[in-house]
Amino acid sequence: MTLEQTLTDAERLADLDLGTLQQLVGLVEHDAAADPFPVVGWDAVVWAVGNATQTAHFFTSAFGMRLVAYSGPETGNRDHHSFVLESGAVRFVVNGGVAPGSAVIAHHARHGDGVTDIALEVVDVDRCVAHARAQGAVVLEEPHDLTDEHGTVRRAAVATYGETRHTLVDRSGYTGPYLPGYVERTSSYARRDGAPKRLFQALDHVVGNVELGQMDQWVDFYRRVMGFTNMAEFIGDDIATDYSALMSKVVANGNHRVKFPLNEPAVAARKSQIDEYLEFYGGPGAQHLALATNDILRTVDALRTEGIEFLATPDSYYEDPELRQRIGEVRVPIEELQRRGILVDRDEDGYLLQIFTKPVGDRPTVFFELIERHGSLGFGKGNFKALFEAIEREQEKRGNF
Ligand code: TYF
Ligand code: FE
Repeated sequence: MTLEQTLTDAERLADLDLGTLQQLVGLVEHDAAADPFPVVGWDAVVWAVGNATQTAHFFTSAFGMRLVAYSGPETGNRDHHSFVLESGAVRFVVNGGVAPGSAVIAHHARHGDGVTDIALEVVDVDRCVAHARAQGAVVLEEPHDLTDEHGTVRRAAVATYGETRHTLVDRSGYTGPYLPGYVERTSSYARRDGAPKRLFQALDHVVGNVELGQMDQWVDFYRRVMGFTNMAEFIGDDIATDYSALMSKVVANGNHRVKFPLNEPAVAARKSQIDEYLEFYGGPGAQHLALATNDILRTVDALRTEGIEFLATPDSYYEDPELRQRIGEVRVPIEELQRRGILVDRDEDGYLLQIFTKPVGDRPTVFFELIERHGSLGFGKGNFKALFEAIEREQEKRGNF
């Protein structure tokens, strides 16, 4: 296998190689030489939350992430707290306002806990920004250097849906724990004996919810601006009104390291789950983050022990003889999946196991998916019906229909 692109900084630090990543997130062969906007991979997912001190603790204690860096009043940042957490190659940056006038506080007031920035590692920040601008992207931050004793990081930022941004990062000249201005920091939280350490290894995809009628514009944005291409999986209006009340298309970079499904609400008899998101988030934003694991049973058991709640899958899903026919042999008995509510889907390339948490904040907005891929490059198309019914049961409990 000659996967053309190199590893991101975070992947290297996590001791992941391209073969392991290919299994985890479904990479495909791609020659990046002709890419107009060559993306190496994910750099970080940046959150604005109401209480970063406690959210960082939650990601450490419940999600098994490791605190690696910090910036805040003690380090000269009087505006907000910022905690950098890692699990494998997944890097979260959790920001919470300190100064009453902080933009983080204003963001949180508008949106609740949410993702402000899906940062991408790129080879050449200036070239990417020039291409993005030529394609009509809004440049929020011009390319600039950040420097400290560990070296230099070059960054810029472009706008995407809602108030979300993509910071573009070249950290090839940098050896510090995250960015200039951050100090190395570990958590004093001591895991219980026997608690598993790394519950997920990589980020598989980040889904965006956009307004009615805007999905195709955003698909086109990623095509023009980043040179992404459409993946086969989509939810069209043929099935939208039957059970999902949403439409969805997926774009990905050349080797599929970065995948962005984009949802818009469909007009249906009931209020779409996407409308519920848009109403409570206050506009478009990141809906779910799919975390790749190579042992979803262990991950789900560990997360449940820590109090994470998952969507329930009815027994009828597993008892359907058509399911057993459709999925064939998988690595664990179906009873093990049923006990945990894990969904399974198979396509021409292989199969995948997946499960979804309930929203993790106070608003019915952002949630997580855990995914274990075995060859499948899809998103669980065969599970959409069962999944959307489960989401809608929760929506009904909240009274939003
Ligand atoms: O990312 C995906 O496409 C799957 C399915 O609102 C999905 O995880 C799609 C839309 C949605 C929730 C899950
Ligand atoms: Fe997903």
